[in-house]
Amino acid sequence: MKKKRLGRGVIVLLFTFLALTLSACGDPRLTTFSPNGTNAEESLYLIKLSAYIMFAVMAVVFVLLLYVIIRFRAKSDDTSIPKQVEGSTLLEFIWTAIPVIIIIFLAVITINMTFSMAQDHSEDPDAVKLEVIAHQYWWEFRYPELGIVTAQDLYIPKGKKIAATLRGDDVIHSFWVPNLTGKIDTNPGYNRDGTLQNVNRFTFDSKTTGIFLGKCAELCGPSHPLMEFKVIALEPADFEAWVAKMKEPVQVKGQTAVQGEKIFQQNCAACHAVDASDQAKRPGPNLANIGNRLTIAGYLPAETEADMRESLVKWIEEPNRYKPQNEQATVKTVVMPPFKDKLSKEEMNELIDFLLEQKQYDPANFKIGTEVK
Ligand code: HEC
Ligand SMILES: [Cu+2]
Repeated sequence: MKKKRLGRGVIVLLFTFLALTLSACGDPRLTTFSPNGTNAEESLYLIKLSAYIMFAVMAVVFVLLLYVIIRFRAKSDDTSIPKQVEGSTLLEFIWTAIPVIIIIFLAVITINMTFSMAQDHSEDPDAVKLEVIAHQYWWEFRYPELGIVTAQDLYIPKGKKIAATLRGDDVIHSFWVPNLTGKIDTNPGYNRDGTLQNVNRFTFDSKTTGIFLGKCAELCGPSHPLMEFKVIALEPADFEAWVAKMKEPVQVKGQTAVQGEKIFQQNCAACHAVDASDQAKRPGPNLANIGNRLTIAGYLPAETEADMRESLVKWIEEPNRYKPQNEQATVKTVVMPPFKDKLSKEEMNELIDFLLEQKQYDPANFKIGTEVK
């Protein structure tokens, strides 16, 4: 009696532990279970289809198992050896054929959908062309047909195909926006003739407007988990407005900001542009619209102006503290230097006033992960 109760207690404990740990799993902003794009819908369909088939197989197996356990259990007075069965061609045929049929069925559907996700829309005049370049530990987005370069926040029009080519600048990264599309690797490397090697292509879309969280999904160094980005899906007309606004240079107004611009030119402009039409291959992210970024450096809070200011100061003073780099030399050679001892408090404030004036387009009061009507 005592033994039994203990056993049950252990099981209850185990399940409580599992329920508690698993309930902490899963960020609602990073889930494949609420798809907003075609690719994500297809992935969820495949997940559900294979899960349902698995449950059906399990149900059949468990029913048969229970039936056999009960129907053929040994009676206490029966010591005889049961009838020995060695091989049954019919049974073996059935339990080989059924899984083969299931696997062929799943394979046909999976391969079909995988190829549909890999469709190349680079020649489609209706598709928005996008170049994704992944760096340790940030994302660069170039729109070759629109002449715009951005970083970290990726703006797209709702309902349109986004024809993307993807590559890595240093090591392999992986582009992943769970609400919109499955993962795709961004590979580095050049051919002997200097052309890019292993560039991946794929197409995705968002069926709704909203802000979706993206992640690097390939371990790429110590700051890999901080390599986040956002996709901001706007109504097509708003996207047009974004394009036009991003191309307009910002007129710096405040007196301190004008001072800050000089500091920026001296210390930062070699690596960063503040103009979204800057096509130069600079080592740092394009800082156009930085005053409206949803986060700083991909993850530091920027919800209010005070948050934004605090995050910018922290980042500019000690970038290495907020995104640790590899200690050994890697392919990546350019990292942002700390400015803690290089700029006075006053200079830092002026610099930040300048950065905060870089506001080309405000994605309004969007919240990450919410659908915006
Ligand atoms: C040697 C090149 C270099 C210099 C000089 C440099 N940066 Fe950076 N900066 C980078 C790189 C590289 C990153 C991306 C780091 C990452 O996210 O891993 C970055 C990131 C940033 C970010 C975050 C961008 C985002 O999209 O959220 C800000 C803001 C920034 N730098 C501001 C500055 C300012 C201001 C200065 C001058 C005081 C400066 N940087 C000087 C290379 C540089
Ligand atoms: Cu990465």
